[in-house]
Amino acid sequence: MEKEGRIIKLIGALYTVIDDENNTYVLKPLGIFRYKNIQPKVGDLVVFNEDSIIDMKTRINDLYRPMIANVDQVLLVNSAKKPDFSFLLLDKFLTLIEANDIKPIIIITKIDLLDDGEMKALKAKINYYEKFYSIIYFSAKTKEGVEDILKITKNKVNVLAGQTGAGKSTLLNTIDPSLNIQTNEISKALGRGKHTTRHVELIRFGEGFIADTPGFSKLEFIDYQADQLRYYYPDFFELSKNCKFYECTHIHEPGCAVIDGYKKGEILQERYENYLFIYQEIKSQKPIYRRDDK
Ligand SMILES: Nc1nc2c(ncn2[C@@H]2O[C@H](COP(=O)(O)OP(=O)(O)OP(=O)(O)O)[C@@H](O)[C@H]2O)c(=O)[nH]1
Ligand SMILES: [Mg+2]
Ligand SMILES: [Zn+2]
Repeated sequence: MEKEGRIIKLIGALYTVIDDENNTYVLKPLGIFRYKNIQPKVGDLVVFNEDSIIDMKTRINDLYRPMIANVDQVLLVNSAKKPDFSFLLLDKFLTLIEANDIKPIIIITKIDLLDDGEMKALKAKINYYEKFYSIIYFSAKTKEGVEDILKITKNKVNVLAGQTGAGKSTLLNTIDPSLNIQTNEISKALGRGKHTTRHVELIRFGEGFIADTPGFSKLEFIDYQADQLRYYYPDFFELSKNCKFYECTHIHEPGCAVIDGYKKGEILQERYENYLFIYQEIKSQKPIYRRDDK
């Protein structure tokens, strides 16, 4: 018997694989994988028999953190309050997702905590991103955004990302209460640390899959160099065609159309300033070498 399925969980050396009919199997990889130095991971599409994974399909992409392959899109969760909304964090996450060649969906959670004036002010700025990304406003209290999230995640492999406490696990529980994922409130009651979500697992979510990920408060830019940062700002592309220098980094060059655009207000002020900030941050960062994260 040979079947095809997707890896949804990895614990120790045991893989859980799910097939099209939602049957799950706990399997080991064949020795051949070690020999070839390939480590199947969550998200991989595999061929398996009664007790082993025997082959693996080529990945469309491959994330290092979280350790997951074949991701269609990342739901980037940002709280409107508690913790306060941060454009810097939003832009950092967006560039990391872009650098991994994955489509980001921006989700603004906890909108029930904003009054009308605050909501209007936030939307006025967030609207800037609408040209390039889908944006969904969500509240676990009022259930606003539930339908939009179900629609956008359908038939896709989705990954949740966003700082700790942003409300990722709460979002999943709100949409599918049977998931019953542990959230921050519960972990505080148990006296656990700050991070609530620990291991990576794909779960059935509507018609698709979703992975809740451990929130990370500090982002590491191990995936790209500072002078690549400009490729992960889609709003710079059109303008940059008019930069005087072909290899313009949009930092200090004369005749830079992006700096011009920023000065004229065509680029959201925070967005360009975050670009400078992230650029400097990567430049000053000591090199970090990749380890196999197990
Ligand atoms: N008012 C309000 N509170 C929310 C909402 N969503 C989440 N919260 C609260 O925010 C806190 C953090 O939520 P979690 O879902 O645990 O956050 P998380 O992103 O999963 O955090 P990590 O697992 O640590 O990464 C909890 O106290 C939730 O009750 C919301 O829409 N409105
Ligand atoms: Mg969580
Ligand atoms: Zn330029």
